[in-house]
Amino acid sequence: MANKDLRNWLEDVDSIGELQTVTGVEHHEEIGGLVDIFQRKMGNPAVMFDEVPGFPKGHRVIANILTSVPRINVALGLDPEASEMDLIRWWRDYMGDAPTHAPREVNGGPLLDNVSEGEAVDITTIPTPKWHEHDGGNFIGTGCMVVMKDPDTGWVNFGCYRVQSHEPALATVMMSPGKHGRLIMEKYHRRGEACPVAVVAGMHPAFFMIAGLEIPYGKNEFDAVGGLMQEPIEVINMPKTGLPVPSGAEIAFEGFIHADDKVLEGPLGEWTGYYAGGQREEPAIRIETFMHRDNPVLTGAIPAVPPNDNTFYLGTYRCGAVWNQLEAAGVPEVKGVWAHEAGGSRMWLTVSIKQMYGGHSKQAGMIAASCHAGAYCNRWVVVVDDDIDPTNMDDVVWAMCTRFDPREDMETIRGGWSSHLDPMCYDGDTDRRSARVVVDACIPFNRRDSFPIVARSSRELDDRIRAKYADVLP
Ligand SMILES: Cc1cc2nc3c(=O)[nH]c(=O)nc-3n(C[C@H](O)[C@H](O)[C@H](O)COP(=O)(O)O)c2cc1C
Ligand SMILES: [Mn+2]
Repeated sequence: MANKDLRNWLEDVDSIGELQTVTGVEHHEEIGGLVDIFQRKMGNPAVMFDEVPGFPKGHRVIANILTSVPRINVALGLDPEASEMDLIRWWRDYMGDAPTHAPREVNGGPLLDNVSEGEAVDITTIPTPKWHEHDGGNFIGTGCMVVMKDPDTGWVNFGCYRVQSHEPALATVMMSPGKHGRLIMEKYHRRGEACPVAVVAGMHPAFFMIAGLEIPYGKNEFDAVGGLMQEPIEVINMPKTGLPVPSGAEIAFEGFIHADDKVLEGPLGEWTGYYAGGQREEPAIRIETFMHRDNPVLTGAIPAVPPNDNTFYLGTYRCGAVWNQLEAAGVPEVKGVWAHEAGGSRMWLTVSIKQMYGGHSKQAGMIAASCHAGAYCNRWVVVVDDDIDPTNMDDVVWAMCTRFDPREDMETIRGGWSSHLDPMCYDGDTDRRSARVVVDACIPFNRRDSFPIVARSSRELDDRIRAKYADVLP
């Protein structure tokens, strides 16, 4: 049986009332402008654009894909009703055993509905939005996967790297230093060879999620998606490069990146929510084969002021990862980890613990701010007691206001791991480190028995009142 594809996800999402279709929206300004408004609040529906002026009916764009917990749940095969904390626990378990399934070559499937080669290639037949007013062009690859193969080991990697569409058979790809795709490309170029590349620009969101996560170097991301979907991924080997793409994908193209073949790429709004500004030269993909399903759907996931489609789903994953790493570092009784959406999933972490000894809370905070999953681009770590719900900012701010002694409970860590995408890094060109704060908002351990009692009903009284007065309660 074929794997679940984007259309299955769309049906499931539609059945829980989380899909809205809009027709007649123009792609140079209005699609992006509309998505920007949908994206400002998490929980708004996904938006499908059809009948885009200038394109055939049925050539569609889906955006605002993973900006609600139920839609992330559906993508991962969970109960749509699962809570955010359920989702965090699920990621924790998934990362605990990191299941894999090797892909299966089927070399057939609906992606082959329309195949063009050479002169006939024209990626501009796909409605490709200019997502923000300040973007330098139209980006066909945002919610995408860029597939490459290591020439030494045969390891297949894919990552979500933005891809700008320039001409019918020309695109550029922006891969930051150190990203796996860039490392692989550099290997080909050092050998004096062109780098084969395949881009998938419409597919089931599980692929997009894995594409955007830092899966370890050397691990095949198709295996990882297979582990997520609990079955082998069915793939097509692209005709010129042999690179695998999901057989149920909507849109794919392949080609080669030649050393020093670069084209000016306009900036796309960055995940931190500001614009990089200026144009950069990025590697050019000379496209040789282009294929798409009948009535193809482009998947868009655009960076903007967080929370957004680029950051929201990363939050629950990061919470699971930080939670695992705190435990691996020997911190006991971690009760929850929360990456607040407005911090773009990285800049704000709340950790809740059941305090066991003096120094426990500070230890948890310092490690959360420095472990692999928590360190990059962090700014705030707040540690709270286990009676505080870390996902509830009212609770967290209240703890910060009433259990925190600025003389004792605040540590500044200087020179942390960051990026030029962090507007407060020391220097975007020469020193990409940044400083961060650890706030211990737990009740002081040595006052735990004498600290004022919280003015809220006990669980027992709550339960009794709820049972008796269910009909009058709000
Ligand atoms: C919507 C979205 C857009 C992204 N855009 C880029 C990008 O343009 N360039 C880049 O290097 N990383 C980008 N990333 C981050 C990478 O996808 C992420 O670091 C991923 O782990 C890269 O794959 P790799 O670990 O196999 O290199 C983006 C992530 C998302 C979710
Ligand atoms: Mn990778």
